[in-house]
Amino acid sequence: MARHPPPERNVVPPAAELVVVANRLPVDRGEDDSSWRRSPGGLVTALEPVVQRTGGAWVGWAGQPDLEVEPFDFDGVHLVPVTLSTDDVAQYYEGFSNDTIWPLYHDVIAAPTYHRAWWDAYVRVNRRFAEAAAAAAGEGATVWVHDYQLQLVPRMLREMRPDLVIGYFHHIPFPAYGIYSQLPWRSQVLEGLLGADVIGFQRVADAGNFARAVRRRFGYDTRAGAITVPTGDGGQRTAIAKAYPISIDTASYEELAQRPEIQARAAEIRAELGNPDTVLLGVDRLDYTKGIRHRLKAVGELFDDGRLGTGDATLVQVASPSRERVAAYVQLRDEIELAVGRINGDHDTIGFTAVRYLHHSYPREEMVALYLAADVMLVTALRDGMNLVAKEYVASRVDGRGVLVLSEFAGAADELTQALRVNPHDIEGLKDAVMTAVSMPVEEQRRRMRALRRRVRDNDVSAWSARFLGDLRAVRGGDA
Ligand code: GDG
Repeated sequence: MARHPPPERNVVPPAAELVVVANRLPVDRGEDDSSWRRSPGGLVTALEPVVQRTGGAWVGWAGQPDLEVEPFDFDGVHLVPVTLSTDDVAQYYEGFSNDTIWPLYHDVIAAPTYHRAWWDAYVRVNRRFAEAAAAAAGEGATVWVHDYQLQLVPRMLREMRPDLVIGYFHHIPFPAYGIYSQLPWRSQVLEGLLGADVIGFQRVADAGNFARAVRRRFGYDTRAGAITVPTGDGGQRTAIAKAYPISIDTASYEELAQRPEIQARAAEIRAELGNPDTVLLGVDRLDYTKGIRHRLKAVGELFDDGRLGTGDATLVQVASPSRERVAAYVQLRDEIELAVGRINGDHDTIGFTAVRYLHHSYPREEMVALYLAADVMLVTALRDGMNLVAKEYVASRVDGRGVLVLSEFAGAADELTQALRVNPHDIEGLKDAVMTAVSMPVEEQRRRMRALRRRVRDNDVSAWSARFLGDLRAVRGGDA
C-alpha cells in the first residue's frame, strides 16, 4: 500500500457536490501512526473514483477513539473525520450498532441487547455525522449515506438541509416485520431512513420488508417501492425503496488471479497442505451470521462417516478477527475453536490435517491465491446482506474451474444461480452438496463457472454505484 505525505490542511471547507457518509473513512493510520493509508475494501474502490471526479467529500470515523483530526485532503478526496469518544465507541458502535441492530437485522441468530443508553448514544453520534455532512455539502449537493450505523442520518440531514438530494444504502438484511417490530425504537429508525430520496437494499426481499414495515407502522402508500411520505406541511414527497445488489471490483480480482506469482502461490498452498485431492475453503469475518459452525459440523461428519478421508480432503478456514470486544463474538470464537480441535483430534495424522484454521487477516494477493487453490468454496451464511466472498471466488477463477456452494440466505444467491444452493441449517443437505461439489465433473464446473463469471462481470461494483447514483440524479430531475 502506498505511503502518503502528511495531509494538506484545508482552511476553507469546500462545498462538495457529492458527499459520502459512512461509519469509517476510506483511510487508516499507518503502523507508525503518523501517516494515513488508503484502506482496502470494495466500497472504497467503488466510490473513491466518483468522489474524486466530482471533487467530493467523505465523512467518517478514523477508527481510533478520541482521535481529533481536522478535515484534510487525501488522493483528491476531502476527508471529514468525525470524532468518537471511548464511550461513543462502546455505546454507539459496539453497543447499538453491533449488539442491537446487527443481531436483530440478521434474524436474531444471536439475541439482540436493548439498552436505552446505547440508543441515546446512537442518536447523538448520528447527529454528529449529519452535522458534518451538512457542513461539507454544497448547495443542492448529493449525499450518499451508508449502512446500519447511520440510519437516522437521512432524516436529520433533510431537516438541516432541505436542498440536498439524499441516498442511503443498507449493506445488511432488512428483517421481516415480525422481527423488526421488537426494536423499541422501530418508528424512529423508519423515520430516519425515510428521510432519504432513495433507500437502497441488497435484495428485493429486503426492500419489500422495509416497505411493509413502513406500511404497518405508518400506513403510508408503498406501491412498487415508491413510498409516499407526508412532509408535515400538508404536502408529500416520494421515497424510493429498491434493490441494488452490491458487487466487487471484478477486474482487479481477475488481474490478480492472472499473475504468475499468485498462481505459483496457489500451487504452493496446495503443496503445503500435502497435495490433497480436494481443498475446501471458507473465508469469513469471524461472525455468527456466517454459518461457520454449521460448515464445521457438516465437514466434521463427512470425515466421521468416511465420505471424506484425511489426506484426500482438507478444509481451510480463514476466520478473520472481528468485533472482539462484543461478548457474542468471544463466545463464538471459543465454540469454533473447540469444534476445530475436536475434528482435528479425531482425524489428523502426523502428515495431514482435516481442518486448517487460520484466525488471521491476509493481504488480498494471498486471498486470491487461496481462492485459486480451492476446489470447493463454502459460503454457508445463516443470513448475509450480500456476501462478497462468493463473488470474489467466482471472479478469481480465471481458469474456469472450482465449485461454489452457496447459502440461499446470502443475498448473492439471488444472482449466483449457477452455484450449488444450500440451506445451511439442513446438515444432511449441506453434506450432500459438499459431496456433489467434491465429485463434480470438470465440464459441469466449467459450465456453471462460465455463467457465474458472466454475472460478476456484468454487475461489478462500478455498475452498482452508477445505478444507485443514476437513480439519485433522476430524483433531482424529477423523473424517479
Ligand atoms: C457486509 C455485509 C455485504 C475477509 N477476510 C479477509 C478479507 N476479507 C474480506 C473479503 C470481503 C470482505 O472482507 C467481507 O465481505 P462480506 O460481504 O463477505 O461480509 P461483511 O464483512 O459481513 O460485509 C455483507 C457487505 O457488507 C457489502 O455490502 O456483502 O453481506 O455483511 O471482501 O474478501 N480480506 C483480506 N484479508 C482477510 O483476511 N484482504
